Amino acid sequence: MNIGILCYPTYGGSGVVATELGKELAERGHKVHFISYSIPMRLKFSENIYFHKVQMASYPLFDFGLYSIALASKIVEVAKFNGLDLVHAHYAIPHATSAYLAREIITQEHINGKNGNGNLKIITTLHGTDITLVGLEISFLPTMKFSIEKSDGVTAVSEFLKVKTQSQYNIDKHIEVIPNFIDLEHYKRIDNDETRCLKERIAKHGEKIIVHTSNFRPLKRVDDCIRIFNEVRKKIPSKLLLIGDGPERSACEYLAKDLGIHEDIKFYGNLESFVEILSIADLFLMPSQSESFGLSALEAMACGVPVVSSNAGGLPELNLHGETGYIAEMGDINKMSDYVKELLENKNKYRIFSENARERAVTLFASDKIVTQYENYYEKVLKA
Ligand code: GMT
Repeated sequence: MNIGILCYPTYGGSGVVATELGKELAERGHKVHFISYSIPMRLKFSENIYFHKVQMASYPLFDFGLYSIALASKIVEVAKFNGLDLVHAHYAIPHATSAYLAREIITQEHINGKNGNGNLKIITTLHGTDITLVGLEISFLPTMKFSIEKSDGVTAVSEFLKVKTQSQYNIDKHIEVIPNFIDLEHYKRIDNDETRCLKERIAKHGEKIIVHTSNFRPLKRVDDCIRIFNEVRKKIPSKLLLIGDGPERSACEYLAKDLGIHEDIKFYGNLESFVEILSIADLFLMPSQSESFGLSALEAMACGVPVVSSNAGGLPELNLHGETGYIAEMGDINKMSDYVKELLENKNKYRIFSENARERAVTLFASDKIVTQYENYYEKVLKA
């Protein structure tokens, strides 16, 4: 197949999923054309992978960038020159809308006899805040509903997101649930001199290591991680490692200072790969207010790290309470810190949870299985 992938190129779950999917599809022999405003963070070039940069025209009249239009024009160009069979839009805003516009243009050109694929299909994958937060803004809602309804196929990364989309947008269209996936060869616990050395440097006295990674947006509630850690370290010598960056980072650094625990917290900022850190982690925290799937929790689970999370959105579909970790009501810092302490103090239970976490990643979220689900779904949409 000739596949166009639209995604955000920056750190963030939807861009990561889109890039990893494209890489896997290319390895399976499909031609994959990434279309975005810059090269996706995790994209490595190989045979069958192409990148097309969306060029933005500027003009004094345009107070705001017209990315959606520039993207639509680029899709038309890429589709025509490369014979795309389908365009896969990751994160509905504005990708699904630009794809719709491009398909209309290409279909019209085809009718007018200017060749082109008169049957270009659009598949939109809903990731989370495109539905639960931003998409609900009055300035986006009608366009989002329209673009989702006009897609030839729609997938959601969790059952929660599927139901939420159908109810909030009053859509009765079929939505296929295809969960996120993980490369189990890359995400696995590494036990070598390097990681042992790292552990010794970070936890000199054998302290427990708690990890959180996110884009530090308010809905990630990174301050809850700090408050949970504050309770845990009163009883268990431990360190908190925070990976990522975003609008709440400064406030979190101030909070750590105010609580007098900043010496035990490391703010790493954005790291491209942190399997080494997950390999020395004892526990992963995800106290989010909203989370359609929780890809970074899956990355931790694949490394055998149990998760203590909130009950937001699709998290209970990923993290099984009492098996791969624990789940508490969003904002319940006491309960979450009790769960962390319980796990870190009970060696036997910890070992079972750690094995369950890896096992769940292997059985349900292996990239092989999920990429095949996408391939089958593409074929179904192309045949319809
Ligand atoms: O919130 C983020 O981390 C970014 C956001 C995105 O779309 O870039 O993530 C969403 O998509 C991820 C990949 O499907 C999911 O794992 C995240 O749960 C989801 N975030 C939210 O729902 C808040």
